[in-house]
Amino acid sequence: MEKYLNYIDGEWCEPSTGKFAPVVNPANGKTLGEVAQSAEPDLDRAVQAAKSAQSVWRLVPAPERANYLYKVGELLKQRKEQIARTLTSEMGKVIDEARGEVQEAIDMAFYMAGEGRRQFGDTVPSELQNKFAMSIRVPVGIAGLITPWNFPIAIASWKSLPALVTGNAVIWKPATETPATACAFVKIYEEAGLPKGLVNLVHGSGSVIGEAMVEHPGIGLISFTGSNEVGRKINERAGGLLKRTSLEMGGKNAVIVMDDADLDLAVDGILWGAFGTSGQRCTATSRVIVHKKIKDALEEKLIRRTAELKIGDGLDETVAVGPVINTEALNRIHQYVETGKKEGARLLTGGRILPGKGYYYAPTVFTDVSPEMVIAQEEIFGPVVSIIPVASLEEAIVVNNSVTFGLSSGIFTKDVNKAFQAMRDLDTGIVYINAGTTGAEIHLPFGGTKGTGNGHRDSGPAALDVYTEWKAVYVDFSGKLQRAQIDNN
Ligand code: UN1
Repeated sequence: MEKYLNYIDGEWCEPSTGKFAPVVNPANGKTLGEVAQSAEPDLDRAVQAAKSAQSVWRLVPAPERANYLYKVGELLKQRKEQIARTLTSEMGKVIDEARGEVQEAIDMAFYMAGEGRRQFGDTVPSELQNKFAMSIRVPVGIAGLITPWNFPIAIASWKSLPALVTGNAVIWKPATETPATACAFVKIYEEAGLPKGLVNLVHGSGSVIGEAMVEHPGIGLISFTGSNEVGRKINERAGGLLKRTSLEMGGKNAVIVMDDADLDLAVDGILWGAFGTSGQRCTATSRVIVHKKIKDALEEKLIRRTAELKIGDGLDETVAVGPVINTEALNRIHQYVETGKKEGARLLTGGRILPGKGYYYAPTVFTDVSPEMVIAQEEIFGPVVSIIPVASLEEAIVVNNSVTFGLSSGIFTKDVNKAFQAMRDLDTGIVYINAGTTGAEIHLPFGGTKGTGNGHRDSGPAALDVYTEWKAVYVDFSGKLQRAQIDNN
């Protein structure tokens, strides 16, 4: 049986507990291997290793650090297919999407390698003569990364690559569902020759290792992607410790379809956004806010196209929708569907757990949903989408903004005025015009408003702000004491 070990101080090692937990393929329920269940002593060792590695790494010129990232990018490219297959076996998304996800990590590696030669600060005039003023970025120290199973390599790449290129060491706790993908990524760091101790992998549960990371005085920042409930707890505890956190906690994303939209295009976007990764994306399309004039036509197309989706093991190239992650997810999704029915929403298609091995839920469409219903407010994280009719763009925007999340939104319209109004007024961190709610690219900021986050962004240049402190530097070459705000006034 495959054992997924920790990687601490450049060594693959068993957890101090000697304990392991099973890892299951959600497509068929078969056990793939077992993952280390670490405890605090493992984390302590990782922090020690990270601390000593970082004390050297911070002095390595950033363009030289970047050379390791270029190697990481090359190795990811070589291993794209292999990692994609591992990823699909562990978490179920269809193979084409898994390939796309590995591509996201490849793009991030090369993009962040480029940052080795940027990491711009400002030079600004001083208010005093013969004095030079500038701002530079310095690493925070040790970055603690806690990542989810739904994008096991992309999200890990969004966090680890900017952390490293800016001079930090990393301690990474991946989701317990996806340790093989995590090990494959860390192996690449190892093969790229990254100095030992810079990337440490500590498998384990959130309640043990995740919490210990938040508490550990050696870890200066926590970057977390996952549920709102856990993110909130991290924020509270880390806030008390005055520790930096970067949190991304999901969405309740909507696509708006106006009466002038290209309906076939809108249906393409909705299907991809709602049922891609079986709806288990932070960016999944969970609501369709539709102009009532075209509601019937849209529903008719959506039902027809949903029925055509082939469901099954994501390794089968012809499959469009894979399994969800586990039995608990199946039950949770079904519970939401039951709630939707009780609330008076009309089920158009789906709404059931599919029989047989593996964890499959039928792609589900509700209509006549009103904005305040539970199914229109809470993140379901499964293949369920709710149609909400409206009478105008203004109403659509109000409905879009009426949830506690603010990650992504999309609008289908041919009217440029409406598109620009939506771009301005949709209160999400990501807005798509004539596209669904998924498909973020790595060189733009990823994150959202309200309950989605705490103001930070993953990926894009904004990611550098998470992993660096600003240092203002003044160089006085006048040879005398010059008192700012006093001697020049
Ligand atoms: C996530 O769901 O947490 O935009 C990340 C997208 C992907 C990333 C999703 N590029 O859907």
